[in-house]
Amino acid sequence: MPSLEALGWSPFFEQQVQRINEIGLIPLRVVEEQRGSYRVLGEGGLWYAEVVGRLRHEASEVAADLPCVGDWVMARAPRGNAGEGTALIHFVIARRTKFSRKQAGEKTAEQVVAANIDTVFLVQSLNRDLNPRRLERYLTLLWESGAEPVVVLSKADLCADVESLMEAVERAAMGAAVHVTSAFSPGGLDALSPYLTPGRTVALVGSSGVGKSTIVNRLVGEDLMDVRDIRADGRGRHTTTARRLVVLPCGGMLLDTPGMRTVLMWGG
Ligand SMILES: Nc1nc2c(ncn2[C@@H]2O[C@H](COP(=O)(O)OP(=O)(O)O)[C@@H](O)[C@H]2O)c(=O)[nH]1
Ligand SMILES: [Mg+2]
Repeated sequence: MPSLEALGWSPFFEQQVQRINEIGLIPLRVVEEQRGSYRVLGEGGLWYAEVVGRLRHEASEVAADLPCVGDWVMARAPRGNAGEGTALIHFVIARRTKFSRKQAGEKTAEQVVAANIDTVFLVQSLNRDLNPRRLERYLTLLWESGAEPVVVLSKADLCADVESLMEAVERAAMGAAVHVTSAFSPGGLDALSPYLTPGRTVALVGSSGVGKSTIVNRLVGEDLMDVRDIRADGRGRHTTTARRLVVLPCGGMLLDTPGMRTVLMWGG
């Protein structure tokens, strides 16, 4: 089982916990969220989790107060073996960084899509129209989250002239690091390793079809995420999966979520 630090626990969260005076609650990280049902991971193991009535009631006013993937929560773990029973989430520990979007419906309420992300990989495919203006706009939005944006240019194996594209991209990147990658070439993802050290959390954003899930699968070493062929009309098919934070063999954590794309749409 990973240590809390390996899951991203830090003094920022520790300080808040000292003010929570409830016996028997332990810190756990939300690694999966699907329509109000959660999976939480901690030193004791992995459990399904639910939000206690009081928190659910409080969050009925402000949806952003409900836990989301990446959150640290204080929860009561079930007795017995890890994996058995359901943990109860009592508190959401304040977020260090967050990605928000407008909630569906008429209200323009904030919905937090992911929390406590250290780095965000803005994935753009080298074989499709790379638009530096759009990249610049996305980066501006991403800086607001508190996470460090990094531009990941994917599918280098399909691009004949990386050099000239790089120039335009680096000009638009406003100081953010830019990496050229290929999931299909040996060592093609090596540039990403420095961001994926134990305790660090990285989220992938970018249009459907740019290769986000393929990156996760390559780094995990197995086909965890659904990879879909791009449709004839050039648009990637949407695969609706739960928002899921994956712990990589190298120690870092990676979040690939369909919802992250709408984060970019909010300001745009
Ligand atoms: N040639 C090439 N194809 C890739 C690469 N990465 C992903 N793909 C392909 O691009 C398509 C979309 O990939 P996927 O990971 O589902 O994209 P996502 O929608 O961003 O998660 C799939 O057919 C992948 O096999 C790459 O580095 N090189
Ligand atoms: Mg995908």
